[in-house]
Amino acid sequence: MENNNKVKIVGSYLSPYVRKVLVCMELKGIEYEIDPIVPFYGSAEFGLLSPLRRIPVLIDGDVVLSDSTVIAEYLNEKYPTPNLLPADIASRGRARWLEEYADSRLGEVLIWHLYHQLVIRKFVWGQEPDHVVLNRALEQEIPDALDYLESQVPKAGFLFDTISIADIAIASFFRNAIFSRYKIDEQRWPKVYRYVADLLAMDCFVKLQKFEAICLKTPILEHRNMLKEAGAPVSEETLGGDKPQPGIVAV
Ligand SMILES: N[C@@H](CCC(=O)N[C@@H](CS)C(=O)NCC(=O)O)C(=O)O
Repeated sequence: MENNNKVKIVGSYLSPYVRKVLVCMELKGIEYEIDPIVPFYGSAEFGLLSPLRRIPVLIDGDVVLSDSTVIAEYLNEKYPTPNLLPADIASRGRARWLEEYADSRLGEVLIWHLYHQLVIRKFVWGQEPDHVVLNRALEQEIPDALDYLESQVPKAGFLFDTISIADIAIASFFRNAIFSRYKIDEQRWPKVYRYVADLLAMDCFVKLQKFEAICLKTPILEHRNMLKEAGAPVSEETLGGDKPQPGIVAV
């Protein structure tokens, strides 16, 4: 075990769920280390800490947690400033719903039906995209999600008075849409276009971009070394393996 007091996050810079947690830590000024393992590349030890074999995992001393929402709530309680949940109860409920909508529906369409088809299938499994899944996402599912978000997001600023976990979650998924070369149509969804662009231009997201770019262009097994060279806070030890294995949760 490593002997330092920093919070450790296990998971790749390319995962929207990991990004959600890293942005929370950037905003709160929490020092952390990252073990940037790609999903499906976890070792046997990783499987013991993350029973669903998913990233992110947080390790904070003896505390080991899975799931980005659980981790973000833990961090928000342990490091309460700035508070990433709105103060009043109704807004807090709505923030939690929109975070959940991002994690579940945007996760399904922007990650599994878009990014997974175009990026993961090729680079992890050496497979072509499933064009039926991809076309349904492009023609129906993503437009439906954008219609819903257009009815929710404001013309200016954040969803609530200050940035919340809902803003962070929604923007985190659209970053992967950019990796998949998807562009939000500004004419059709002007509010979402502005909202996502403004969030992704914040320092807490921009700081991560150079590490994301390295992961996008580097073979998976070289991520750690290349990231270290670029100054990422990479941990000494890793829970990564050298071969991918299929996930255990059906999507
Ligand atoms: N509900 C989880 C979802 C995490 C998740 O699906 N992570 C993906 C990476 S983006 C993963 O680990 N996939 C591997 C798998 O499904 O086996 C969270 O919020 O953390």
